[in-house]
Amino acid sequence: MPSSKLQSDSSPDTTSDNNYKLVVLISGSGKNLQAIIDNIEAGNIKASIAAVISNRADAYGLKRAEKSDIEAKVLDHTKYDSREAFDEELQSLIDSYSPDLIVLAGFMRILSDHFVEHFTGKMINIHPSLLPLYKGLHTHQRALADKQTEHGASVHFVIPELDAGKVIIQGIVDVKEDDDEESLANRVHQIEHQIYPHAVKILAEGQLEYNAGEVLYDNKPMLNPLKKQLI
Ligand code: NHR
Ligand code: GAR
Repeated sequence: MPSSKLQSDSSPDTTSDNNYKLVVLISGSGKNLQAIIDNIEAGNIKASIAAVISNRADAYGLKRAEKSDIEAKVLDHTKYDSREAFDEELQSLIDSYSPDLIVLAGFMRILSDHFVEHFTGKMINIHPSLLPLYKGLHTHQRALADKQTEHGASVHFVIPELDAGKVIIQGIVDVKEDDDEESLANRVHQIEHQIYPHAVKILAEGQLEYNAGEVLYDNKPMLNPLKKQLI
């Protein structure tokens, strides 16, 4: 047998158990996408990314995808007459990959009810607040204005109501006396890059499941989100 064959047989198999398929939606820098890519490449998440889709052509996350040989697609929402028309096209594109999970990673377009219902239990989002606090935009600014002592990020299942789906895991950071929006956001980003890969990992392994409107963790109803503190 040629030695090259021997070598490939003895190298770790990184494909056969990575058949849990992700599609990642982004609008911007894609640091959460990168954290997920890094965890897949390290063998920590047993999944593969079928495609990264951005609604903005200038999203840096598209370059991250290309660097890792992941299909990168742009669907520019400004080229569609309505939200529904954009969502329909996005739905067909996602369906063409038959993903197990759709990961919103800094995706900044609100999705229509019909779209969300089509992917019930198969779509997750990371939101930069300790939900149910601060749904919507400008979360760091609002947490500071309210003089919160803790802030963070939440990974949740996506339902039609904005940022209201069941929370899987929260990452908590202390708010410091001298924090401004930027310093606080930086710390929240650090914890995001830990909790989002973890959520994807336990979904890919089947430890976390969405079943008929209920979230199961180790086959039991999940009563409270998992929690992680930034250290
Ligand atoms: N769609 C539904 N139906 N449900 C959710 O929970 C969703 C969603 C789409 C995106 C992410 C989200 C967040 O984490 C998300 C959750 C964008 C906006 C927004 O107001 C709000 C929430 C989120 C993402 N977007 C403006 C819009 O008109 C555009 C803002 C911009 O382009 O900068 O869509 O907070
Ligand atoms: C993340 O902080 C994420 O929580 C937030 O956008 C950032 C995306 O960064 N999401 C939202 O605000 C959704 N409304 P990234 O592109 O570097 O992952």
